Amino acid sequence: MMGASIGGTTLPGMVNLHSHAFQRGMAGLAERAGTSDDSFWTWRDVMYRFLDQLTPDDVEAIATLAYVEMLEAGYTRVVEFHYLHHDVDGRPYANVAEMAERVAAAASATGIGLTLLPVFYAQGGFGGEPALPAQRRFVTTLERYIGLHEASARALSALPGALIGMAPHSLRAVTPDDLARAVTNYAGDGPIHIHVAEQEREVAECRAWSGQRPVEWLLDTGLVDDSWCLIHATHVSPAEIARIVASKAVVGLCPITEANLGDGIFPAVDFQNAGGRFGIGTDSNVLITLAEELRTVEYGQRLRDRRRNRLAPAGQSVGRTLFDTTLAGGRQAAGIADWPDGDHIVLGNAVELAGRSGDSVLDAWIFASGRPLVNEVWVRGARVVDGGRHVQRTAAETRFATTMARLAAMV
Ligand code: NGQ
Ligand code: ZN
Repeated sequence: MMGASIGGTTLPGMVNLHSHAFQRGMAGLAERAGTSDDSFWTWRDVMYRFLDQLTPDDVEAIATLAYVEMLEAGYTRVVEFHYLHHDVDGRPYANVAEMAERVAAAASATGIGLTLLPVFYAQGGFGGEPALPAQRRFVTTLERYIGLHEASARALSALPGALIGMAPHSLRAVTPDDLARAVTNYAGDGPIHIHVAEQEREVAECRAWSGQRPVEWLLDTGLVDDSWCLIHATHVSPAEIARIVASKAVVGLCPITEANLGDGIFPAVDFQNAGGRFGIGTDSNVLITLAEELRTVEYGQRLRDRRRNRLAPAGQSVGRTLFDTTLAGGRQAAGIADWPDGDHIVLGNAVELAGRSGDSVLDAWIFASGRPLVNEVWVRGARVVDGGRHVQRTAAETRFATTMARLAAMV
């Protein structure tokens, strides 16, 4: 769907298939070099220190601004990979779905469509390694997780268009038995997402534990089908690529975060040529911009290959191909493949788009503008972004700023 409308070009709203909303509050706070070799793992330490302090009010405030920014960027649905479940002392809140309710409140206040994935996290590392104290706010047993999942589903019952799914955090974080039991017995029809093969260290640890690479191990369980989304899947062999394609699962790329964390470059060209499905997510939310997220997928491939126009068939627009591909992948991963895509965005009449028509509008938006060009965003028939600004932005900013004045000093 793309048409000229008064004021610009109309496109379906994009799906953000992977977000940890609370991490928006630490954006830019982990960019200072440490004394040792900084890596994904030292970033994770900073992230754990940050989440240590967060109250339910903080999470709601941060998620609300993050969702305002997502809508302004052109995302009309977010798949929230939600794992901050417990109180600061590691005990469940009196209302076990307290934090899930805060995420739902942020979605409700902003209008963004929500697919909530309560996360199952049971151990600190492969082979039953005990959880770190810093992981106490999310580590739980399968039995307690099931209770949390049910309570989270109830917390969504009044939210229009909301869906529930399931997310075993990673192969590191669950036992093989619990993984199989959780998804076989409790996931229902909802989407199932998992972080996998993001970091080379994770690949090495998985091989030491099982003799297999992470994606290989996961596919050998026989559990993976088109309801699954493999988040990152950065480090995959040609054989693993072929098997992901055959499973019809979506790969969830998060290019800005993957660049920020130094994950590596997913073999998107080979995967796409083999018929693979992928979508995009903002993950750590260090920067929320749809155009740049899409551009970064393509630029990673160009930088590696030293070639141009990698992710489109001959003669086709890269911007158009990226947009359509990630929309279809995102909708599948969010559990809304069969829903009508009535939610839409309208690009403004910016000078960057002057004289462009058809697919070249998309190419100009994605590759040739550094400004947000989304002028209007409509969800469930309501205009929530007007003139590029979310109708609740002022209130969301005020609340976020109050929260951050306290939190930023503590990181
Ligand atoms: C997360 N983020 O759950 O927020 C993870 C870091 C982990 C990314 N993997 C924690 N990008 O993987 O252990
Ligand atoms: Zn993630």
